[in-house]
Amino acid sequence: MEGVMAIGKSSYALSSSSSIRLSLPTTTVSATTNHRHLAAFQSPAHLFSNSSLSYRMINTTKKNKTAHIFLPHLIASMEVEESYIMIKPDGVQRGLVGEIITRFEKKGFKLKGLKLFQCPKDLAEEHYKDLSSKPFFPKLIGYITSGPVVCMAWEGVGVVASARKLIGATNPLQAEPGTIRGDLAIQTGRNVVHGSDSPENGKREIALWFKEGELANWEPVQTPWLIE
Ligand code: IDP
Ligand code: MG
Repeated sequence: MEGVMAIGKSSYALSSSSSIRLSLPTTTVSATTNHRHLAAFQSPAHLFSNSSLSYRMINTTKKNKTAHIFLPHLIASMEVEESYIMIKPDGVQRGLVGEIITRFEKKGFKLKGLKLFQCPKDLAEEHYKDLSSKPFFPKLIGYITSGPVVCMAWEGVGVVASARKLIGATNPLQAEPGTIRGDLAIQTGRNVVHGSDSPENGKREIALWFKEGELANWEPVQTPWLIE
C-alpha cells in the first residue's frame, strides 16, 4: 500500500515498506524503516478508515480517495467538564508535584482548585468506595492516607478523557511512554496520580475533596490562544 496523508497544509506518504514521506508547505522530510518485524514499527495502516475526524488520506494508487485517521480511544467529549486530579503520597514524596501539574498546565486546562492535604481514612474510603470489595482495598486506603496528597480541580473541554490519557493506564508498566504513569512509575500500587473516570465522578470527587470557597472562578488570559 502506498498513500499520502494530508493533515492541514502538511502531508505524508505511507507504504507497505514503512516509507514515510512528510511534505510540509516548504519542506519535504523522508524517513525509511525496514523494521516491520518489530512491534514498535508496526504499519500505520490500521490507523485509517473511511470514517471520523478531519484527516484526509490520498492513496497514490487510488488518487483522491478520502479516508481518515481512526483512533476511537482518542476521541474526547466536546463538553466543558471538571476532573479531580490528585497527586498521591508517592508523587508528593518523590518530588513530582511540579512535573505533574506542569503536564496539565501545558495541555491548556484551567486549574480551579489546588491544595496540599492530609487525607483522613473516611474520606479515602468514600473516594474509593466502588473498590471496597477488592482485596487490595485496605492497602489502597493505607497508601492514600500515608502522607499528604495534592488535590486539584481542572476544567476544560473534554478534560476527563484527556486527563486519563495524560495519566496513562492504571498499571504503569502498561502505560504508554509520554504519559505520567508511563514515565514516572512502575507499580499499580504506587502509580503517583489519580484522575476521575467520568464527568459525573469528576463533579462528585471535586465536591468530596474541596469545600465551598476553595475553588476559584477565573478566566485565564491565554484562553483566546487555546480556543478559537
Ligand atoms: P485508576 O486509578 O486508573 O482509575 P482504578 O481501577 O480505579 O484505577 O483503581 C484505583 C487505584 O487503586 C489505582 O490507581 C491503584 O492505586 C489502586 N489499585 C488498582 N488495582 C490495584 C491492584 O491490583 N493492586 C494494588 N492497587 C491497585
Ligand atoms: Mg479509577
